[in-house]
Amino acid sequence: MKPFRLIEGTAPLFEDPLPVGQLNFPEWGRYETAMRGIFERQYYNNNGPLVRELEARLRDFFGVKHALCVGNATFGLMMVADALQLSGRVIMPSFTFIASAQSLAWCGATPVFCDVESGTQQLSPASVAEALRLYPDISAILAVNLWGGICDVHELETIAALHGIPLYFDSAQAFGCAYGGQMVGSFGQAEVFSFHATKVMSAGEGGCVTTNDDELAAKLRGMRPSYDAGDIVEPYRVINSRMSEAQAAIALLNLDDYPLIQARNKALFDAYSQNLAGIPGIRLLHPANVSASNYQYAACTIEPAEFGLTRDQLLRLLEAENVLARRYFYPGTHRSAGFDVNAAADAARLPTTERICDISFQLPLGARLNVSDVEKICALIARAQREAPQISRFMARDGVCE
Ligand code: T4K
Repeated sequence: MKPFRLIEGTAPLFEDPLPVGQLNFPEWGRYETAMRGIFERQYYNNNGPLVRELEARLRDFFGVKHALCVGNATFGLMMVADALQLSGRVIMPSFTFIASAQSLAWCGATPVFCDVESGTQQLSPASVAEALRLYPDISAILAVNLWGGICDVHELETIAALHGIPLYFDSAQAFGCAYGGQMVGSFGQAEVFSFHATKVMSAGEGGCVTTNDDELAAKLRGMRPSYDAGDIVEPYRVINSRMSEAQAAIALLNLDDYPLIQARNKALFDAYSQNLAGIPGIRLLHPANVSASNYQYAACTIEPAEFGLTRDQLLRLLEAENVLARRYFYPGTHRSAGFDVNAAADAARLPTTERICDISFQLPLGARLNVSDVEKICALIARAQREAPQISRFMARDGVCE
């Protein structure tokens, strides 16, 4: 689709593109020192000293018994599903990154997609309870904590306990969040975090599984590499999902920086909150159910009838000014290749997911922005709303957007 300029004849509002996913690079001198240490020790891989230090720091950070660093969150989710020996059907939200569902496919389980709550976009306990009534062979609940917020953990725990099935969390987006003062990382049977380049806590590439369950932790250790695993625990399959020393070095530096990163994110989030507040038809999602958030995401919804433009029309306008806002989870997983066999029936059970896939989007938030940039982005959105009727006509004439 062609971008559409709102500000005619001038350069884009931002000289360089502002992507949604942004990176937190540690200061170069500290990184150089850390890499020098790796060279001096001549130890690159295989559960090295920096990985062990990182795991100890993460155990403290999360307040959890076991933290295992892995190749990325997708591997971590696959490992937990396999170690829990899931079979048959597993409940999960459709409104998530495709990796959540792919992890189930890798271990031979079938996702049963559930709806999310419209106010929070988190997994709906009512929809989970309904799925448990519909399907007798559900073996687990995979809940996903989205947008620096989290699910209704206690309600989901109650449902899982009632049915005697494990509950575990895809917390790829929830690093640093807390629920009722307790850090995310110690809920359910296990939690999985992403340390991808664009995440608030980055190892460049990487992830981590946390659990208070000794037996599960031993199985996961056995699955990760085929050596240095301590006592072998059967049954397991080896996946070789290691974290290297170089990744652990980046993660340790970013962990040191986390309070500063979180504070910067919060200032940017607050600026979005203040400046989007008066714009008809735009709503910024505040992180749900948390007593602390990483404020990594500026997740919004747009009501086209009120705003005057559709989500995709607004994204084209923003793109033309180098604001690369995105519709993140589109389409819902129940409509994505490989998971769409029951798309029509699923869609009927997932009215909120269907709706928010059409109206939700992410604005950039992270290291490349300051508060004045956020004010400029919000002013642009406000102008688009005021001039929506003309913009709509021009876009229709130019064939810019459906
Ligand atoms: N569960 C949930 C709920 C998740 O959100 C994710 C991942 C996972 C599970 C799986 O976690 P991992 O297995 O990845 O650890 C991103 C990330 O790749 C992915 O981690 C994330 N969620 C997903 C929702 O988004 P993309 O395709 O949007 O990001 P990417 O890599 O295209 O980067 C975004 C922007 O950042 C680009 O415009 C370019 C820029 N960029 C990116 C990288 C990597 C850079 O400037 N430099 C870089 O090095 O997927």
